[in-house]
Amino acid sequence: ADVSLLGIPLELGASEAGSIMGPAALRTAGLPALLGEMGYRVTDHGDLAQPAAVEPGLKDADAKACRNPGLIAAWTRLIHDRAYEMAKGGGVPVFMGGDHSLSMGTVSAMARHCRDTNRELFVLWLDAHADFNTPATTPSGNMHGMSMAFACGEPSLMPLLGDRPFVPVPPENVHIFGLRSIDKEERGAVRDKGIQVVDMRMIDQASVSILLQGILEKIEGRRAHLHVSLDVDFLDPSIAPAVGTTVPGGATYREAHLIMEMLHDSGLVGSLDIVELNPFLDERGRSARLLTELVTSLFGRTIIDRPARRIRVA
Ligand code: DIR
Ligand code: MN
Ligand code: MN
Ligand code: MN
Repeated sequence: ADVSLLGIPLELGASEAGSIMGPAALRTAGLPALLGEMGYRVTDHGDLAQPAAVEPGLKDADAKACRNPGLIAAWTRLIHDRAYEMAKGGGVPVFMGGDHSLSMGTVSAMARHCRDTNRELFVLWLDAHADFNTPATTPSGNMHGMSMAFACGEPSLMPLLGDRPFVPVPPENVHIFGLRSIDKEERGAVRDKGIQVVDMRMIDQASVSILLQGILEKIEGRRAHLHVSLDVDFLDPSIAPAVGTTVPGGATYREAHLIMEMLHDSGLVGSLDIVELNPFLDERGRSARLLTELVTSLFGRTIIDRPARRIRVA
């Protein structure tokens, strides 16, 4: 099996600088080497180069509400083009960010690839946040808080993709998992669009195992591609401090590994984003190392071989 790595050193979508160093930290923590040792054929495509110039993007009023809209437009097109080529090349693309605005490029590319190959795209958004703001609702202006709205076809954000064909993700195929911070107007949009949400309260009461299994059972047996977008702030800040937008009460170490293990057993994962890692805020590399370990779990590392077993849900 093949894994294609791409570094996306982007931090213009976030308020705090540092996630530009994310891809380097993941390489330093050994991600390419570990996947290679597990028997995967790993191609590291290096880091995307910074776009040369601002590109015309949003309408004036929308652009005024956002930070760096012209550069985010240039990045989105660059990322989309590259991610689309990687998907066509076969294997599993792993996008090493970079802030979460990069997912505008990766998810739109996977949606386009799925249309080409007659597959349904599902998105698992592991995040403390919904990232469903728009230029009209954003309290911060940070475009990493808008990437899910873009992927679902928010009209005001469409100019970001330029002349590339845009294929929206159906909101009912989007599963936000781990939610515990949402802005007022964002909450209304998530509800109105019919986005599927598992918040931390549900995880406390029903366990990640039962809740994730429900999602996977919905997808299984279809011609599907599951794109996983892992925001570092999904994890509890005590185990992953290296993110600019920590929110207390996140996933534990074991919850996070179990999710990765179950995703591996499902055989459904077609692509992965690792986003918002800010090594400048890390403690001796522990967040980068944890993310690297989680990715190896997603690719099938186990303590001991065992047949994949499912717990029955009533
Ligand atoms: C907030 C924070 N909802 C915003 N979003 C973050 O700025 O739109 N997403 N941090 O990861
Ligand atoms: Mn494919
Ligand atoms: Mn996010
Ligand atoms: Mn987040």
